[in-house]
Amino acid sequence: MLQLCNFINGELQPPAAGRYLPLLNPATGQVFGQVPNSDAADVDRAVQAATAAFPAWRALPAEERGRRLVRLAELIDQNLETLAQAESQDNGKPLSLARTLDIPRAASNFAFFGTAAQHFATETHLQEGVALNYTVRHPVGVVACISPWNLPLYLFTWKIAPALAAGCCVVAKPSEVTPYTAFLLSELSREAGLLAGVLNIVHGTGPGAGQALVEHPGIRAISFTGGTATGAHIARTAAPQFKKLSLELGGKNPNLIFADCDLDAAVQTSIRSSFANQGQICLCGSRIFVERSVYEPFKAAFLAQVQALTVGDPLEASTQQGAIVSEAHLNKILSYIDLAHQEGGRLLAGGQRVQVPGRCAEGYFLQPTVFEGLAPDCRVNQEEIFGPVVTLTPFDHEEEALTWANSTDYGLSATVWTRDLARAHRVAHQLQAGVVWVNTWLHRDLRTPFGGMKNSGLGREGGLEALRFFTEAQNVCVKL
Ligand code: TXE
Repeated sequence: MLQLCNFINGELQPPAAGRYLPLLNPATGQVFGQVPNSDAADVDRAVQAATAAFPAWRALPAEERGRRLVRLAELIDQNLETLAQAESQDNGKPLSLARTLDIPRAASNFAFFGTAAQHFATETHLQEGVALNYTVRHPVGVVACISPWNLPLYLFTWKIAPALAAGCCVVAKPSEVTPYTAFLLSELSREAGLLAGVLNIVHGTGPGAGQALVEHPGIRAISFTGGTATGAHIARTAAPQFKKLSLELGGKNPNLIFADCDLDAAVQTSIRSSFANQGQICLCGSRIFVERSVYEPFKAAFLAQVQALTVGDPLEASTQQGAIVSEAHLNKILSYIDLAHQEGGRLLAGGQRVQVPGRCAEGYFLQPTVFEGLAPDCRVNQEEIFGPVVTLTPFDHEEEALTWANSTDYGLSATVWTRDLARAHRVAHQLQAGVVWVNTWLHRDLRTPFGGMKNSGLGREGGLEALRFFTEAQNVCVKL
């Protein structure tokens, strides 16, 4: 039985109180290990280690810090297969997806920020003949990075890499549902030459280790990705201590299909934007609005491709849809499918659990599901389901599509399909979404600002935005 450890002060350590949580493979329903159920004592040890390591880490030239992060990227690449297998086993996602998306992106995160820190410059403000002001950006200190279960190593490293590059020391907590690859990262970070205490990884639940981390007075900034309710709770906890906050929360993203678009491309990409990672990506487009004149052709082509998606054992090369992350989450998604029926939706595809024969007989599989006939303001179209469930809705004109697209409390991402250049820009600028894709989806450039409007979050990650977040600006004014 696999037993994970915390990683504190450069050493793998069991939790102080000796308590553990089971680790479950959602594709088989079987327990395959245990993860520390850490408490405030473990968190405190980690914060102390990070605090002790901070002066030496921040004093290293950015180039030196970057070299180690780039080395860590190389080690992730070298261990790609082991990490991909662990990610698939822990999360239920197709192994092919972990190999091509999750793990390569984790390596890119370190490679990108390892070099980005060397390009990070600050401003000067010259008052001719009077004074010279220049800005210094100091690392904020010890920071917390808290990540969710859907893209485990990808999102974990997306926070840790810029924090370390900026000169901060980190106490990180991966989701208790999918901690395996974070554990494997512990060893790799040591091999990459990170000094002891620079990166600490504490495992445990949100209310346990997570809450202790957010409350700890030694933590100066918190970078969090997860549910909106959790984000609100963290903000309430952190505010009285004036901690910097970066919150990447939920989404209910619109996908607007205009009649003048390349319909084949729109259908093909909409399959991915609806169902990639079983729909468990905060950027998935779960509300598909289609201009009425192409509604029927879009629907027919879309449904044909949905029916052809293979749900099955994540280890099979032919599998496109793996398992849902947990039984609890599967039940939540099923409750939304029930709700969609109650709210008058017409089921066009899916809607049922899938029994995968063989070793996956006890796994949590669900058919990709499509509804139509639901009002834009019903709960199914307003609340984040975070699973393979999408709705189709026809619209008559641009204004209507925009009103519906912007009608939720969320504002993370949106996709627009059109060949009309003016419309693409016009619609993009009116969408209340932090990220807008035109004729593409999940096309990422790590230099761009990433994050949401409204209840989708606070602040932006990525590129210089992330380096600014993990640093504190100081103005120095010199009289001339
Ligand atoms: O997220 P949580 P969950 C959405 C999605 C999903 C819902 C709940 O709708 O159904 O959120 O998922 C830690 N102090 N997203 O329960 O609880 C927790 O341990 C400090 C959207 O997994 O927000 C984990 O490490 N930390 C999303 C992380 O927060 C706390 C991705 C996320 O857990 C804490 C995942 C606390 N009080 C879910 N409580 C996205 N936007 O990508 C929990 N945590």
